[in-house]
Amino acid sequence: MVTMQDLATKHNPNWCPGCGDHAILAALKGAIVDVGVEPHKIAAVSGIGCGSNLPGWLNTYGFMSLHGRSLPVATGIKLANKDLTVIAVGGDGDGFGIGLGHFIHTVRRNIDMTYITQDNQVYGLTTGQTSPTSAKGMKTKSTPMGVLEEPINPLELAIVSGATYVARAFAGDVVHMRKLIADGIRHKGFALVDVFQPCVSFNKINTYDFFKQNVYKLEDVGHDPADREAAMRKAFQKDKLPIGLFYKTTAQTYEDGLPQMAQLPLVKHDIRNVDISVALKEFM
Ligand SMILES: Cc1ncc(C[n+]2csc(CCOP(=O)(O)OP(=O)(O)O)c2C)c(N)n1
Ligand SMILES: [Mg+2]
Repeated sequence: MVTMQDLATKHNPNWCPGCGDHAILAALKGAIVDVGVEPHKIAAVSGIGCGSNLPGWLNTYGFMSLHGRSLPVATGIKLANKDLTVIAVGGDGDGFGIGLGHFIHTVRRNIDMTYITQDNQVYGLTTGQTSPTSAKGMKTKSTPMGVLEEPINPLELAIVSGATYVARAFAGDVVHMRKLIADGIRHKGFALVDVFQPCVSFNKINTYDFFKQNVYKLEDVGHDPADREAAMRKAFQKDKLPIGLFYKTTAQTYEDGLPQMAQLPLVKHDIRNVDISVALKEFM
């Protein structure tokens, strides 16, 4: 049995007091306990940003990659060892700015992993510039007269790109988030859990109070997560902000389409007696 203590490291997170990332870490640990995956069978991968420091405080395998590169690294890990439970995390800048191309391609490949986005609508680590999910008109350090562009909506993008599990959580409701992450880990395929994660230092607009006044749970209004069009309509909603499971379906994962991994993960193949002379002759 896995406990919360098993997942703790010797060090405490250095996120600001009140940062939504504390809640995300707690929900993720709780989800791992609920699913019962042993720590040595998990790889947590991140990019760069405040939220991306998370693997440092989770006692599993961890890899902090480059800004925007969590998903290709996570993909490589999953393809090398498909027996691992792979969890990618990162901020809105990381995933939907510099890493946006990777996001769409990882979604459409349906690699079996869970991607938790710490969506605080700003670049937190670099002290509060606008991010791709900042609302139009929002004034930040880098947009003193207000953001001119429409924001990216990660849920819409995920659904049209072919995602098989699309959810949104709020860092002010850890129990709800924990269930969405646990179900994302159980889901076979790519699972997105986009989390409204208030940045208490640099975003004075999307605060805990703002979200408390604007979010509602999809399960309270009878939403059917099997209905892709209904999921899209809910993702489009702007006057109020739905949280919960938007969409879920089943589809073949990328790795299950690879015959060379059908019997054993690549890392477990015995390559000591492989004769590569044929390939060398053909390609060299
Ligand atoms: C290639 C590259 N470009 C820019 C940066 C600088 N940088 C570090 S973190 C970051 C943005 C962080 O914002 P986000 O991903 O939303 O994470 P948060 O800090 O808000 O959790 C930027 C632009 C970098 N480290 N590497
Ligand atoms: Mg951010």
